Amino acid sequence: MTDTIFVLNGPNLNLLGTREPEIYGADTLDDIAGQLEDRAQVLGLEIDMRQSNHEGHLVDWLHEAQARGAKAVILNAGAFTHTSIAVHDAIKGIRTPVIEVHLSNPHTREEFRHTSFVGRAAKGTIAGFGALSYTLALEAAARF
Ligand code: CA2
Repeated sequence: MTDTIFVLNGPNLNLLGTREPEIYGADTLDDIAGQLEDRAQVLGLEIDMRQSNHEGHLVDWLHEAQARGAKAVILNAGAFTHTSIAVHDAIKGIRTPVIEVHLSNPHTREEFRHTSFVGRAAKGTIAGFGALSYTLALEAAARF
């Protein structure tokens, strides 16, 4: 059976490619999904990519990743990264390894982005490489 990687995206990431390209790049979330699909095919993996603006969906999907036996989760929790104890607890509550990703590097931005509740629970973090952050996370997940 082919291993599946869940790729979960949080609030406002559906707007990618429409505004602030200097921060987040010009790629849309669909473009990133295509890049991941291409790389996943080479690596012999399946991608299950989702986006929601609702915190509880991310919590439910983290639980689902474990229930379905996903190999890993790549998680860009958007602004919930900096606020959500519920997402932190969901990551802690599953055994599936979670890789935190960000397009931008939050540490070079506003002070309120310097805390990551996701990063405190995740196996590791890749940030600051634009859309490539996702592909780098997939490369790491493939080696688990
Ligand atoms: O750099 C990242 O990937 C972030 O997770 C993106 C979040 C931000 O709150 C985090 O601090 C860092 C924001 C995603 C919003 O994306 C937009 C894209 C285009 C237009 C408006 C928002």
